[in-house]
Amino acid sequence: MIDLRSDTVTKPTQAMRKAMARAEVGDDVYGEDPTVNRLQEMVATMFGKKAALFVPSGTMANQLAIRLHTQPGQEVIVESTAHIVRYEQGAAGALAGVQLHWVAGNRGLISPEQVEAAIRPKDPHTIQTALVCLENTHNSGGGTIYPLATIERIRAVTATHGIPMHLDGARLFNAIAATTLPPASYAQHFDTLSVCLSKGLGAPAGSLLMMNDLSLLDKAKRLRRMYGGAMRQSGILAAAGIYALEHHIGRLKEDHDHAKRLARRLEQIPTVRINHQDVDTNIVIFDVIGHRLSPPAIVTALKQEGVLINAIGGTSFRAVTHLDVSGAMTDEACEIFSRVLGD
Ligand code: TLP
Repeated sequence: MIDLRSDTVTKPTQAMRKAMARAEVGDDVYGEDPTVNRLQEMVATMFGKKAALFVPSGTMANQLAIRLHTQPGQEVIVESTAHIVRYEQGAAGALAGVQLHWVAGNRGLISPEQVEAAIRPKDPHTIQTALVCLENTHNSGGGTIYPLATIERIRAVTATHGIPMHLDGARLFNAIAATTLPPASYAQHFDTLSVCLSKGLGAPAGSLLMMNDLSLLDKAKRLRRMYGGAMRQSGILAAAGIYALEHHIGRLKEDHDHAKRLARRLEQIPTVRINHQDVDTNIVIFDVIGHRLSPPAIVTALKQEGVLINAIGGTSFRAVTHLDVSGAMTDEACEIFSRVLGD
């Protein structure tokens, strides 16, 4: 089976499992897990931030950030198809008591002008804007990379209003691999940012929430505990993360090449709507229009032929390349797409 549903489906390699088995561990709630501490220091240094906190998931990292920067009854500006809006079960409202102010983006990206227009005036009637969240790469936008210049201009807008910024960097390593920009060049513009080890990097679990302000770190540790994310001998997981950072960043470009190859092939199928130039990284989002099968039936037909993808609403589908998809598997997936969707 060629599993293109997500880059979260990867399984730890033998070498990663060996690193996990060898990990020195301790109780991380006491701050005594040497492998977790090493991972946190490694990631903070890589992104030029003072601190990084290991958390179980990307969702928890985002939700801690929202809670850290806001008070109940305030508002967070976010793109309308962001993971925070679409896939976090309403956590910003349920856990932080904030309202999300959606701004419709172009392939997931919003402009400095849109951010400026969305910031609420400071009058006594109006809800107050507490935070702006961006997502890089943008999942629902199709793995879109935020141009650094756009981020800089958004930061200039929020700075004049004294509003902090958080980056959902679940796939920031894909943006870094594609652009070859230093990690800190993105990180410097955000008060907090998250990165995930369990997406393209192929670790089984874990994300890091980074910040410069050490009072935020203290608060984040308490909130992590409140949200049930304080783990004990989590060095076993951190070891997988360290291994992934040391061995799996360089290869992300292969995933991007495979995604581009899939997109070029899909572009040739008459029922498929996609522009291969819109594929920046490892996510391929496309529409199937006028096919005799319904979206769920298309997913089933592809599965019967050996390819798994996700239907993501309406006529849209998502295919994601990753560590466990080779060039040969990409070619085979192309054949299967042509056969089933061209039918
Ligand atoms: N995304 C998953 C699903 O939840 C949709 C996927 O298969 O792509 N931010 C972004 C941009 C993400 O894409 C994801 C996961 C997360 C945060 C959350 O990460 P986890 O699953 O670790 O909570």
